Amino acid sequence: MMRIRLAAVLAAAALLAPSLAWAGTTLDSIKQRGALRCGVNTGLLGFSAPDAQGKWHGLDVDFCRAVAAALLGDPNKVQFVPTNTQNRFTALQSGEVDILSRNTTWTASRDSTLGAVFAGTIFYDGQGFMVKKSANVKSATQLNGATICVQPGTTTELNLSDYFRTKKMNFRPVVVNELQQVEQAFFSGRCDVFTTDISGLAATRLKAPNKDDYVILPEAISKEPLGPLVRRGDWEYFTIVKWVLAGLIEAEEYGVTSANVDKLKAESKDPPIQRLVGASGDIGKGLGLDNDWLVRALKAVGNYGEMYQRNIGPIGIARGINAQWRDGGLMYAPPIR
Ligand SMILES: N[C@@H](CCC(=O)N[C@@H](CS)C(=O)NCC(=O)O)C(=O)O
Repeated sequence: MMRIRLAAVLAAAALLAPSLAWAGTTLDSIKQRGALRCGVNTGLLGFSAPDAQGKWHGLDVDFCRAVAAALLGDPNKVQFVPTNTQNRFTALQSGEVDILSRNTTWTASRDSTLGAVFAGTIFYDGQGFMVKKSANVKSATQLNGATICVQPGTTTELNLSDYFRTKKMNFRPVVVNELQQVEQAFFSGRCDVFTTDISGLAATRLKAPNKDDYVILPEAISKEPLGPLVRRGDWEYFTIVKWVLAGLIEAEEYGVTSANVDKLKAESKDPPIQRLVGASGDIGKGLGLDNDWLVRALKAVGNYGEMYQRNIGPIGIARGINAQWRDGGLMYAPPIR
């Protein structure tokens, strides 16, 4: 009897101990502050850009709102902090932001040497090239000798030199720190080519004096899985961020939307849907939240498909590889169960 009781106590301690060990300070400081500090872009249409009233819009912005809704019960409890390509990782490391949700590519070195860890992929992208239509260039293989605008501290810069070296071509880099200034440099003809993630090219093209004067070349020269990252060590917080992303993606798979989530919570007999909306199981509690965590996120920003349609739709990028896995895309969330 004694032995059984001891075993039970030890088992309970083993269950508790890891959760204490995994708890970081980020979660507490977010709760104390009553706001999530979210590092975003300085202004990239579709992902994170402020409107004339200073209200932020975009896929990356909405993701932070979803995390705030799940964690703090209110999607508006987010402070958006603009970051550029150079200062983004320092902003996360120094604690200025709790999450970087800003068209940032998940790579091995970033995931292992920055004191940060990626929570998943919110948008699968690739690096491309944009040129003036009048240059009559049809392929990236014709870019030998070109002057190319690029931002520092990016995967873009690295892929660019890899690509030209492999193709035995030369280029002259024009390295510009701020996105607005690169765009200016490109539109004013200081460089022949602008290179970045293809989504970024599409967003920039919309800002051109005449967008039809510019074309995006057909090549994608790299993989750019863009996703949110947080500091290492705060594993409970990391787990929440990771599962909010998975939950938004899985909600689309099962047709749970901002409009029908309440009705489905009350009526659905479908086990995966019941778990998503917290009508069965204790997924939210396991995350240290309540079982409405995902309902709040979905009501605030909709499922991944709704987020995509609202934010990426207007910049004219089809779902493509960002479609659900059942539709031939790469969006495949681990199951909420
Ligand atoms: N995904 C690439 C590139 C991301 C990137 O930062 N691109 C530029 C061009 S779209 C940007 O966001 N610039 C905004 C800024 O620096 O303010 C990376 O993570 O290195």
